[in-house]
Amino acid sequence: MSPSTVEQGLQFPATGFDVYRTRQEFPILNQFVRGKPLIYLDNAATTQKPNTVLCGLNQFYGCCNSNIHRGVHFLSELATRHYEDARVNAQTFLNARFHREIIFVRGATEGINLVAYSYGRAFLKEGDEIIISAMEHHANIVPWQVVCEQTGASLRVVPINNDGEFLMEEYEKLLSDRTKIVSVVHISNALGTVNPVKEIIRRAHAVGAVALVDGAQSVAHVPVDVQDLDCDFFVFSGHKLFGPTGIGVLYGRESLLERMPPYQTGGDMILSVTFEKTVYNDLPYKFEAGTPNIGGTIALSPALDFVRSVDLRKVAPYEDALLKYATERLLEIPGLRIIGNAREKAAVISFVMDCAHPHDIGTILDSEGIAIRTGHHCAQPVMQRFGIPATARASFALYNTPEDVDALVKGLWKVVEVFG
Ligand code: C6P
Repeated sequence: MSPSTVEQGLQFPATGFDVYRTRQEFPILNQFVRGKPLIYLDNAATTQKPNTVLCGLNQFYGCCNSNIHRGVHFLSELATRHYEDARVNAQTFLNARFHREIIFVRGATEGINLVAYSYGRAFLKEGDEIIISAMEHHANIVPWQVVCEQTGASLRVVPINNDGEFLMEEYEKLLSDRTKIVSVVHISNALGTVNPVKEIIRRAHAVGAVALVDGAQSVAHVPVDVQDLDCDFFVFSGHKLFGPTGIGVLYGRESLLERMPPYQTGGDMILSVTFEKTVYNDLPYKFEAGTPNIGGTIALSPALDFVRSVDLRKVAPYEDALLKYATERLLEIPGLRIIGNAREKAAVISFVMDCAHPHDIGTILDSEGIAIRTGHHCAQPVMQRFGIPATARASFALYNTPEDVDALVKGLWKVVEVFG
């Protein structure tokens, strides 16, 4: 049997953040799965949606569904206004200088691909170097590999230490006047490491490189200010920020976006087309070819409003306490090892157990109504770095409670009972 929290004498500190009130905004969390109350700990894969986002989607399709930028009729004008309001909202959210620096994309993956193929193919040549880190998601590896094959540039990788931390001194050694692009993850999805991106960007700029930050895992946990970071590109996915799937944001510095060729071509990204010549549209439309995810974009706005209303600065101490509590409690389990112990860490815990493969851990937990992710988390080089095929990963959001952690620990004791 699992010893209870009280028996262990662990206290969960008061942080002033009302998690139980916040949970009420998320109807999905009130359901039972496999006959047990749902404990959702797969937030790094995707987050759940508050009522305002569900209403936003419903209202768009129920009241103002129409194509944008094209129609002269009422609904089209309404949809266009809401769509462009979402852009201004995203600009405010990231503190970008101009709304035309906000490009709507499908998600972080498409944002990185856009930069790799548009900027990379236009400006990289043989002998140039792109620097990434050893803790990147495949979305921040593969596009650069393809661009290297196409341009003759080469990829350099900053190693990480045994705690899963970015090695700044190794990065410094790799930087040179050959470095043209530095692309790093803000928070690692596989390890939880929070990278010192501001300093990484400063050093990239010192050698004349541009810097991209993969913010897929950071936007729901830390406030992001692209002007303060001074990044050239920043990407995130709406669905990891309590918004819909299929919509994300690429922030790009205006002076760079102006110089970059279109990524995709077709309707809406042009000013004029003849068979002899096409004139591209202005920013941001130059990068938004075809009918976009209008409903998803409009429903991203209430997600941004939600995050603003809870104030991530106030949520941070709570998530830190949850991470500390979960780490201490998980380490009670015999044979459990946490992969990723960075000093700066977000509420993501990757772990392995001596007695069971991660997939078996996931299956037992699922039978208890607990959702975690198992596998390589689209970060195979991280698994190779630690000499393991996979991990089990519990990733927390601002609606997770200490009771969720207790349920996870209880489920892990069941894994020990079955496989130990
Ligand atoms: N990580 C996870 O379970 P998309 O799929 O485009 O929304 O996000 C891609 C992506 C890029 N960078 C990082 C750091 C990520 O974590 C992800 C998505 C999910 O960890 C799905 S593999």
